Amino acid sequence: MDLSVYKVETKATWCPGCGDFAVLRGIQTALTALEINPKDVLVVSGIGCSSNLPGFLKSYGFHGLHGRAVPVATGAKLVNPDLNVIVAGGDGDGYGIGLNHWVHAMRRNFNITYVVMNNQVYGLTTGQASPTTEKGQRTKSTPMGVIEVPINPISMALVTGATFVARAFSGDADHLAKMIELGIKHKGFSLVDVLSPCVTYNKRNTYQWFRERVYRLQDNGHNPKNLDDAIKKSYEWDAKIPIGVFYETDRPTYEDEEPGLKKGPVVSQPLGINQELGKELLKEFE
Ligand SMILES: Cc1ncc(C[n+]2csc(CCOP(=O)(O)OP(=O)(O)O)c2C)c(N)n1
Ligand code: SF4
Repeated sequence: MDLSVYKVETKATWCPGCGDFAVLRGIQTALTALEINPKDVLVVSGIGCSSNLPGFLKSYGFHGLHGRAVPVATGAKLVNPDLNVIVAGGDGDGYGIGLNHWVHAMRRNFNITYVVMNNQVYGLTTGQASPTTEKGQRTKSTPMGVIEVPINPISMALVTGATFVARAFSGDADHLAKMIELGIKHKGFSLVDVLSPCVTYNKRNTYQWFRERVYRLQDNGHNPKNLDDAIKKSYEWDAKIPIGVFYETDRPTYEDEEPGLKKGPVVSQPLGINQELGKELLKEFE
């Protein structure tokens, strides 16, 4: 399958050099490598520069409310489990306003892929501190420096029950596409946290800053089946920053266990109550 099947005429409106271009390309590359037809893909987003992504990709898309992409995606997946559902958004959208939804989706293990363009600021609203901005960093909303410690999305995903946890970097495009491909292939909730520099508002966590620090976990013999090792690695930050698959495991998905889906996807089940179901329900009152 050729990459062009996922291209639209609309030009991405991101600033030249924004890390999100590589993520868009990575999603297109992963979907074509997996030979997935655009009609079988839904990309859901919230609000933010990164959340504009569904508009730049030829597939079904849903650009929803700030922080509410994950519940929309899980709803879509529940009624149509055959759909490949990807959530695309930013750290502010997902790890800030949408954090609660993200946590519950991980423990429930919906078979969706969450690609977070983590630029460690709120880009669209011109550079306020986000939940992943580093302590001490001066931003528009923290002119004296951030006084809070940032959240660690990789550790959070690991302890909350995500069954596939990976990190990628927009400056390593092939590896990024591979991480997204593995995430989509994985059955269960997959998080791909992408270090995706905001060239306009984050002058600290730049491409150069990451290039001096990132290394590939899999080149260092990391075993992604070992949760303890994954948690240990998730705390590595600053001097050395690991990218790659931290952890992958097998656990039944929410869709696998949902009684309402035993007879197949809701979208292909008959509407209303038929005679058979009616009788079944009445039996409860006998
Ligand atoms: C409920 C609500 N709160 C705040 C906003 C304003 N807002 C829009 S985008 C955004 C930040 C997006 O940041 P992030 O998710 O990190 O994405 P980025 O723009 O960096 O890609 C904010 C605060 C909003 N639209 N709705
Ligand atoms: S403001 Fe930052 S995140 Fe938004 S498009 Fe520009 S570089 Fe990208």
